[in-house]
Amino acid sequence: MRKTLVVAAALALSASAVMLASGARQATAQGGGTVEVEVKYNGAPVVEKIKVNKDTEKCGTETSIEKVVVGGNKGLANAVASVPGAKGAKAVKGVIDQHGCKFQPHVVLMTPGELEIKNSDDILHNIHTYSTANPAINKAQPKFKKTMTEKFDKPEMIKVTCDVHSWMLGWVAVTPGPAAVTDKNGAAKIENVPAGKQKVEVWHETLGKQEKEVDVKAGQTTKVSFEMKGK
Ligand SMILES: [Cu+2]
Repeated sequence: MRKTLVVAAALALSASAVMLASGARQATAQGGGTVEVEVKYNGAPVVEKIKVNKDTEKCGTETSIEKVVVGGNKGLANAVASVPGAKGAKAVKGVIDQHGCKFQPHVVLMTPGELEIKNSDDILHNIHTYSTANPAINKAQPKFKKTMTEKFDKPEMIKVTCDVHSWMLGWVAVTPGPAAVTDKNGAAKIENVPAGKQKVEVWHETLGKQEKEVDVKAGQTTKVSFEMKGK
């Protein structure tokens, strides 16, 4: 009788231990922290205005190449903030659209895997990537080909142009960890960052790269600021 009780108690104990352990595991998987990144740039914006004389019914007669976009309060737009060393990032499929003869968004984020390339312009475009870690692509995308899919398996910042419209410029940021792109005020929010010391990296297409270490706490927001320097 006593023996049965002991066994039952031991069983109950081990069951609760298992429950505790799985609860803890769940907390680590979902209970990362948030990193709010602010990126400033003290220099002048670089936005080239271009006259267009091709496919003007879709592209307009004037466009711009946005190399350095600086918004309110010196915030730097289109910078990629990421935590490259963080394990277990949620898979993000990249989607880029050629719309109004521009790549939209200017910087698209994805984890290694597939990029969906859309053509919503009803004219011929061309996808030309400049990559080294991934195979380079140079493919026409005729107007009837509304979507194409390409694979980028290696982390890399990939420049994308269109050989039909010389001004078209975009970037595909293939990042292994969680990431976000700064908005017009230079702000980006990286979610689901595992707790602990993490390296936050900021990259901008013309201003280069910087990194800082932050201490991420589960369920909390950590703030970090960067100031990019002109070249
Ligand atoms: Cu084009």
